[in-house]
Amino acid sequence: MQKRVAAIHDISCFGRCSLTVALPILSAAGIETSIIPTAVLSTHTGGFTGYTFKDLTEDILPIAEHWKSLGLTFEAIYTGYLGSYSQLDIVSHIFDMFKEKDSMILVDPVMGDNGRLYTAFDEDFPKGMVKLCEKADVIVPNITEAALLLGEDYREGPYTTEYIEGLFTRLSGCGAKKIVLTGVYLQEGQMGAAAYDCGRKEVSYYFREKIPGMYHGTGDVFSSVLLSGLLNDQSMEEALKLAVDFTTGAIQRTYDDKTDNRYGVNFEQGLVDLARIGSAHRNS
Ligand code: PXL
Repeated sequence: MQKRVAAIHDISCFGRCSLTVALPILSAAGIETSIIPTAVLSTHTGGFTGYTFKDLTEDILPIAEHWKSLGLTFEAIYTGYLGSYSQLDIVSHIFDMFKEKDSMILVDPVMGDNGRLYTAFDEDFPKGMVKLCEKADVIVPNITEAALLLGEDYREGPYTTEYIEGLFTRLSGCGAKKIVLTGVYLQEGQMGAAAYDCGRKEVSYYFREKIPGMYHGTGDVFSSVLLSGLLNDQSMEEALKLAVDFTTGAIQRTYDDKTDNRYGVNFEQGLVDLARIGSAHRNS
């Protein structure tokens, strides 16, 4: 049976992030993707000024209730950028409405990067995000978001395994079953991610060579590919590698093209390979 995901993120009309990334990636990986847009913005908020912002808080629950009345079920619920504090409670309620024994809740606690909270959020937002993470099977914070969830100061890399594994231990107190940290590097010139199974207390790392520069939307690309891998029956280690390799490929093409880094990354030209890998795994 084909798997179905409910993806709850904003639509940034320009700038390749959130739903304009999640939908094509999950679809290419062979997964049916239903969406609940949390807000519509003319662009994302990272580096652009003057963007429009249409809040869709009032539409979120009615969409979910309609789906429920149709008897729809989902193998995964995947959340990313949420438009306001009150959306956290609504999304938490949607988890309760659709959670099944075998379904997966993946929360990407999108809140900030490079040590800073995104401009659209106030200081209380991370506390609300902690509560949403409690209900997740998998959370995918970057190092900034991990520090915000824990109420700790942000630290610059390179990181030590002691620091990364300390973050995992402290984050496991949030209640999620698995944690994937992005933006992890143990030495200069390296970039990757680390995964932690809170039950087994097992850590795995995967790195590639760092490509110079800063790129928007890479967290959304990473989480969407990670979820694709997990839903296509990959192990966490395989999905971690798939997501790091796919994201690195997208960054490399963007770097080669010298594209404005606010425009997001060229993930589109990696989709054919992603579709092939997904199909091979499902049929194995
Ligand atoms: O990629 C994360 C993201 C998603 N949605 C919006 C954003 C950002 C990051 O800046 O502004 C609206």
